[in-house]
Amino acid sequence: MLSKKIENALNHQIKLEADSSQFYLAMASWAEHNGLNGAASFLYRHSDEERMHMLKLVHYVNERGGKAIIPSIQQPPTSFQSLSHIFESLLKHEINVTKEINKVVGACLEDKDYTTHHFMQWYVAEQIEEEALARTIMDKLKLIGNDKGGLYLFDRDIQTLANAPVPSPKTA
Ligand code: OFO
Repeated sequence: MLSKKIENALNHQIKLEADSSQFYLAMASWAEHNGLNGAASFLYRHSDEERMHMLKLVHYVNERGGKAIIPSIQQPPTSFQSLSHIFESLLKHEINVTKEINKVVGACLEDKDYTTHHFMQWYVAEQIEEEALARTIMDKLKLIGNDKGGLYLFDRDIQTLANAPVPSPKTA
C-alpha cells in the first residue's frame, strides 16, 4: 500500500510524463510541418515513449492501492526556432525530469518504501540513456551549424533511431 506522500509524488510524476509527451508531440508536428521527416519520426516516437512512461506509473499507482490521477492536457509551444532549439529544450526538459525522478527516489527512501524505490530504478536508468542521447544529438547539430547539406544528412540518419522497435508499457 502506498503512503499518501508517495502517491502524491507519483501522481506528480504522471503529470510530468504526460507534459513531456505533449511537448515532444508539438516538436514532432513542427518538424513534420517543416519537412524534417526524420526528426519528426524520432520525436513522434519519443512522445509515444513518454506516454508509456506515464502509463507505467498509472498502472503501478493503481496496483499498489493508490489512485492514479490523469492530468489535464497542457498547451505546448506551437512553433520552434530551429531543430537545434528543439533538441536544446528537449535536453533541458530531460535534465529537469531527472531531478524530479531523483526527488521521488529520495521520498521513497525517507518513507522506507523500498518497493517503489525498486520500481523507480527503471526511470533512473532510462534518464541516463535519454540525457546521453539528447547530448549526442546536440553535439551533432552543433557540428552541422548552418550547413543545409549536413542538416539533410542528419535528418536522414535520425530516422534510423526512430525506426527501432518501441518497447511495450509493461516491459519498457
Ligand atoms: Fe524522457 O523521460 Fe520519461 O521518464
